[in-house]
Amino acid sequence: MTRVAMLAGGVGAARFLDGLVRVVEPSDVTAIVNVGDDMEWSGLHISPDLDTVTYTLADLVNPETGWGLRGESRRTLDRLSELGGPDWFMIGDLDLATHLYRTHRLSQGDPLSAITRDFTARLGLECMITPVTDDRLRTVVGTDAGELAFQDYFVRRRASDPVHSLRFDGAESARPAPLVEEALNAADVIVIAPSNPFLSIDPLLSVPGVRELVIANRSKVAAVSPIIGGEAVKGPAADILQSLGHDVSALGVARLYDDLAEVFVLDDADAALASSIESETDMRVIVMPTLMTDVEAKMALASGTLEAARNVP
Ligand code: FO1
Repeated sequence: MTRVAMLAGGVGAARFLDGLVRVVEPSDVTAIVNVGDDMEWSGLHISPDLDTVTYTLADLVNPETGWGLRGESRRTLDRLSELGGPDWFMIGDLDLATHLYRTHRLSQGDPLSAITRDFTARLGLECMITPVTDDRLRTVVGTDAGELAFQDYFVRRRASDPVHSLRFDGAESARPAPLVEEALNAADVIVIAPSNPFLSIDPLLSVPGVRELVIANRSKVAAVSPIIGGEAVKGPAADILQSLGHDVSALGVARLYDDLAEVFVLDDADAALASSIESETDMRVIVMPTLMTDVEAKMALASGTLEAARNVP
């Protein structure tokens, strides 16, 4: 039995989890998911990363985008646009039901974590998926155009603004959701997903107590690099490394994770960086293929990561 807790963002984390639940008992897995990307849309509460992880594990996700539901249409969105409503954020007709369900239950006073538990159980998932907090937490992106709400920066403006700063509104008073502390303490392995360190992992660590618990459990933490060959597999991680003055490479990411993780998983393409990472940080480096192109690749990455994290020298 291997209990695994994962610090998770959206698409990269969802793909890793899809492999993970095929190599360990799904009921031994807890995904602690970022909610800094959450937003209000036409009066509805949207939790993109929770939904991306859930839809992926339920085999419902749109494979072309990595988010949203397979086979949904944009008829409602097009109608909303005709009425003069917002149409820059693609809410599909089937996805809309999730937001109606979640928003209604939030309005009745149910916590996001309980709603997520019921929703994922309905979809037949055995692994635990929890928001990092039930409290309001919002990523705010500092750019030349001023401070932008996360989805304004990411979707509306296509992540094209250089990022000067990031803050997580609400973090100071947020409390970890009920399962979070227990999952981190009980885990045999904690995985930092191949997600954006600034936009996905930092908001999780900004919730008081979470960073401290990860550090306290450092000997069982493995971080997977989201940067391969100096480029992000998806999204603006490389641009943000650059604009915030970090090395645009897996080494730049490794420096950020040194106090958190014992093991750093590096792609084959970056094997030449292994010795500098090992000499500059206190992490053990494991080199393996990290591109999650198919189910076999996801499973191999998940089992390789677990093995490395459990194999304390
Ligand atoms: N990403 C986009 O690039 N464009 C969209 O219109 C968009 C809509 C969307 C709707 C629901 C959802 O759950 C996710 C959606 N995403 C969209 C993805 C999402 O904004 C980002 O991938 C994450 O927030 C970053 O992890």
